Amino acid sequence: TLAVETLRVTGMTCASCVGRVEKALRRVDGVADARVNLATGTATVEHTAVDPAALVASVERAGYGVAVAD
Ligand code: 9UX
Repeated sequence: TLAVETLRVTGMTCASCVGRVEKALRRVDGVADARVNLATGTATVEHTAVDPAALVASVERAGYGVAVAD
């Protein structure tokens, strides 16, 4: 069973931002899938065992602001 982590992402202004953030999150060990909603600034990450700090670091490296939402 996959767990879900929700992140708040700031600094996204176009559809390509969404793709960049999803790609960054999907590269993190343990992540099965990641979906980003531009309108709400929310990233939903399906994962097995994952380090939340690694999710945050990956999005920051991609150039966006991010915080764990739940
Ligand atoms: Mo769109 Mo986002 O031109 O960093 S990719 S603003």
